[in-house]
Amino acid sequence: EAEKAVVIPKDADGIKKSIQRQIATGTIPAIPTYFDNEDMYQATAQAAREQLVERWNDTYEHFHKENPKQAYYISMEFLQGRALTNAIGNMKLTGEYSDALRSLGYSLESLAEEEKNMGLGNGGLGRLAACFLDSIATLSLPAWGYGMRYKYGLFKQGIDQTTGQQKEYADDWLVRGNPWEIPRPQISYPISFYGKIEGDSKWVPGQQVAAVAYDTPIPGYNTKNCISLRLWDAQPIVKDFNLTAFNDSDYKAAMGPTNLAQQMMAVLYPGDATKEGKALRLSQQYMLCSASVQDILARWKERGNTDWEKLPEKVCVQMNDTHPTLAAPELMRLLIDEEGLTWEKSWEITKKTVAYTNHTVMPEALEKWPLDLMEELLPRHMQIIRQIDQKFMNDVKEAFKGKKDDKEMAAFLKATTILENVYADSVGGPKMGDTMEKAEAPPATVRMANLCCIAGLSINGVAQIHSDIVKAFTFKEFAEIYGYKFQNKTNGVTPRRWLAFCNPELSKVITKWVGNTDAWITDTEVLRKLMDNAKNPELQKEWKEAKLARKQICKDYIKKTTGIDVPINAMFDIQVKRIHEYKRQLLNILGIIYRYRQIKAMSKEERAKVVPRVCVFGGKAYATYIQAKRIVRLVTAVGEVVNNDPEIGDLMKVVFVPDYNVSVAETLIPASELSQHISTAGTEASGTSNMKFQMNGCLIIGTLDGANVEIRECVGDDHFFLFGITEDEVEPAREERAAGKFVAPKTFLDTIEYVRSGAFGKKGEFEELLGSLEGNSGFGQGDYFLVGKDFQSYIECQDEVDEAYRNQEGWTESSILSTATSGKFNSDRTIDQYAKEIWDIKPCVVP
Ligand code: DL6
Repeated sequence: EAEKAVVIPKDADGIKKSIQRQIATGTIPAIPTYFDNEDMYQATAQAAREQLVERWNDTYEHFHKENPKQAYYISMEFLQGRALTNAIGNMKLTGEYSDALRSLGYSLESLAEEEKNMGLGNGGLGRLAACFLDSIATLSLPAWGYGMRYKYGLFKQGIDQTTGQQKEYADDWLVRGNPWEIPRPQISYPISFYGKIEGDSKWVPGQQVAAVAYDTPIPGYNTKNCISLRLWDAQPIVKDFNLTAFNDSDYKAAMGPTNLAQQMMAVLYPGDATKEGKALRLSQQYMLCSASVQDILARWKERGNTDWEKLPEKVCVQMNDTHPTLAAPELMRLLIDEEGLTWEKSWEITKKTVAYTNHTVMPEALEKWPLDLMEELLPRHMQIIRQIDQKFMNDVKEAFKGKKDDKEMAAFLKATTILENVYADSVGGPKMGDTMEKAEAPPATVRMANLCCIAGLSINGVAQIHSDIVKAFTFKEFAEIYGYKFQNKTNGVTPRRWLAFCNPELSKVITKWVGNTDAWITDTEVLRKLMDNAKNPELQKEWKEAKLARKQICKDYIKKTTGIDVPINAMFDIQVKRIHEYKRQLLNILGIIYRYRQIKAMSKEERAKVVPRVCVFGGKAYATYIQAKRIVRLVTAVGEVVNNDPEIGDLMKVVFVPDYNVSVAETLIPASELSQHISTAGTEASGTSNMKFQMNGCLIIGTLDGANVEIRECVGDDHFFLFGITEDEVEPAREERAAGKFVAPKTFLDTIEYVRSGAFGKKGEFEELLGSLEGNSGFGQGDYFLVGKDFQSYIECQDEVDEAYRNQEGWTESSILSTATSGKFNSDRTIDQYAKEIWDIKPCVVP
């Protein structure tokens, strides 16, 4: 009621006063003699936050009253980026904020730049989670996100000026506070670790921290609904502070629990090469799951629900990949140990409550935890997991009795059991209590994906081809048992952030040409109306002007961050994503080297016909992924040579944009004319930047992989530059190599030799990198990702790109058609499918 008494302003004058009030009343810690742009940004954000809190409170109350079935998206990563432009854009207050700030002598655009990126994610999986929250709110669905409030996120990437190599720095995104979060110290749950089991199942923990909630309000577009991203922070439990030890100067003992809590929250994906690293990562995952599930059950009770058997009618938990797998055994534990339900009943409930999304088929990303570590850290959960595994195997044996012989059954159970290398491989399959001889035993592990498949009510991939691969290969045995669980949910991206807000120039043109309506911001099928005018010179002119405006912004950004002056009339060719061998940035840079040499060999007349290109790379290499870091270095080394070669001049520039993150993407993507999505077929689950590029009228050069397949279907073969072998040709190609039968094209071998000759960087600097493209077999060598196999097809396709770009009318038509046909890749569509086909939830609109 008190909040209702405050009138939250919605007009420019009121917003201006609200901003002034934040400063005058000390909401922001500004010092009168030192007031900078950052302070002004903080004050503006606080004003916007008031509006968000009002919506958040109304939404919470409404959900409480209606008690609908609610979904919870649990994810170790949320790559939110900046919030200001997005929040006021979704609340349709951009104009009002802009006017208010202007009247105070500031510009909204420049203040927005003051905001630090909330980079609590690594790549596509985390950014997808952020797009999903935007869509959930926009569709007024009762659903929330749960994540972790890492102090330093992933890391900030720099490029060392002398060595040209990636350097990692702590990302201090919280250093001046976070105006978007609402701390909720009253919402705190104990999280237990270690200890022992007494009697049959009583867990006496050895260590505890408190998980404390911080809410980030996520407003929807065209709705009052505002949902929550609830992030957990670990804090020591006060009773664990040993005051006596402290006063005896034993600070190590006294501060132990505090240090543990701080370690847990330091970074996302701490290195896990050591046992300590693994324990830390697993503790983070468990804390996320335990705090979230405790909170979900508390809310379920708060809304007056009492019948546990009906929990699945009110709650659905989506596990974003395997990182939150422990949500399943944690739900079991809470139902059995805290609520007194039987094991069987708890299992029935759990199976109807949790669902699993797979985001990768890379074997190294399918998480397995050492069994002894799990046993030590989470003894009660291991007990429950063993019981789940035992029951699962008995059920399988029963279901396939008479259908599989003993040998088949043993192989089948070996593939599907949660506990790997635990049971003896006896005929008839493993039996509980069987153990392998210690001496010869490979390490026993807990396979989280198998647990997800067994516990999950559904198992989904993130693009059609990926879902097919998951079903046919990755989890083929599970598909035999639970065919009905398998689904596809092709990813999507929010058209608010990724078109309307990041590309206002193009948005204006779109709105005009789809019939003077901005309906496309939610209903992206409206974009199809652009098709009628794709050849219209008037639209083409406006379209090109919008692109040019964005290219200028991008050019300025590149100059500011790298010092490189790029020509505005060149084709902007961009590959931005995490650096990974399977994504094949190496193919791109080798193609660039080939092109560079071609141009150098040309006569003056021939050079005059070359399509100038600005080749931009961006992306982080995981700190311990050495081969990926070498790829970054090769790019910077090529840039050093090419960008300073007077013979090349403006015909080609090679740029590595440091610290790729959400806002950098918002600058690069609208400016891009060609973008590269060139992974080895069958390796990229979906990709989502391909969708953002398409929405922004960028043409794609790509393989038949991930969502490229569906993008090409939508835009049409003539407007997509396809190259490379297909997914079913990959294994034969690897076998061909292994048998020594593959003959690499001369273009490829010459390019490799050129690098080897010391043309870039120091001689010998790239030996290990080039070595990965050679040899006949093995993972990480023997050209596992088939760069050599696809090279010729790739460079020929690049010639087609040049040819197409020479015809600017044709190119612009393709660009318009890209945007026009991107409607399917709206995350509102994806979320609508999750809501209807997995979560079974319906909109709950705040009146
Ligand atoms: O589904 C979102 C995104 C996909 O678009 C990418 O293709 C995929 O690589 C990415 N997966 C991850 C893997 N993380 N784990 N585990 O980020 O997911």
